[in-house]
Amino acid sequence: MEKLIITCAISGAEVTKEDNYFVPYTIKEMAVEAYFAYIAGASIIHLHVREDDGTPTQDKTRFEETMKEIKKLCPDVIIQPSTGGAVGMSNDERLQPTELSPEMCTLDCGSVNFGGSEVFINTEDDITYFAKKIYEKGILPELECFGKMHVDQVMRLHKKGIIKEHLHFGLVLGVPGGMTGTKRDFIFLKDSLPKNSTYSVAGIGRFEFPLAELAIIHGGHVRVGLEDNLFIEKGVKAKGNRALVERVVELAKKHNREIATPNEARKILGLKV
Ligand code: KMH
Ligand code: ZN
Repeated sequence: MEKLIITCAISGAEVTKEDNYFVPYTIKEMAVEAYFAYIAGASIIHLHVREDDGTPTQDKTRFEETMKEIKKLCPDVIIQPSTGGAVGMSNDERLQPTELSPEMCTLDCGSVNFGGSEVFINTEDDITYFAKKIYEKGILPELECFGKMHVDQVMRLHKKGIIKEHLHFGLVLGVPGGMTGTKRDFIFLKDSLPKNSTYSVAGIGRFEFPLAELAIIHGGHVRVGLEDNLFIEKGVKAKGNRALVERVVELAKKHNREIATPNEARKILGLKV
């Protein structure tokens, strides 16, 4: 089986230090969390940035400075900035990190309720606009899908030539308002993906580790991190992203799946080494 790519979503835009003290805000905290995730086995860092007080921002300069600090500590890691940002941001605001031409970024492939009154909006026109900007810069998008209808949306846009190969999906399961993270839903979703595509699974909250284990068993890849889950076990907060990545490495060992280095991840994803 292909080696396992571990992505670590170190911060996100929604969780706070009140939720878990180790959620990074400052550039230094981001770099340190990325480094510990990397030495534990993560080859991709999924990156949101914040102001020092924790306010989410998509500011290009903030991304540039944060990426520079991360690269100082882990020069070969793949950095995957978010173009999702935070609910309510404009498209051009969200797209700012693409101007830095990172190797990867996210491309959110449909709208989803985000609990309460929040809707994360990604219309077909939005996705088309994002895709054009992303491919223009030669960036590989991770196609974030919160349910089966988003996979269908990707395939319609792929048929029109708007979304291009290599298709690397990010299956985000367990968002309140999205598809659940049960085994049944995971199997259905991964079996719906086209041949020659790759996928990484992000289970939100309690779905994080059960889905990680299923992805390991079924040849998929895994995303973990404080953006998605704050706990190392029921009622016990994780002491940083490193602990979450280490748990995935343990699960991979249990199933004899080797961990990909960043360059091995690049080969799997068709990125330049
Ligand atoms: N923070 C969410 C609104 C992504 O990174 O592309 C969007 C998100 C998805 O986290
Ligand atoms: Zn994100």
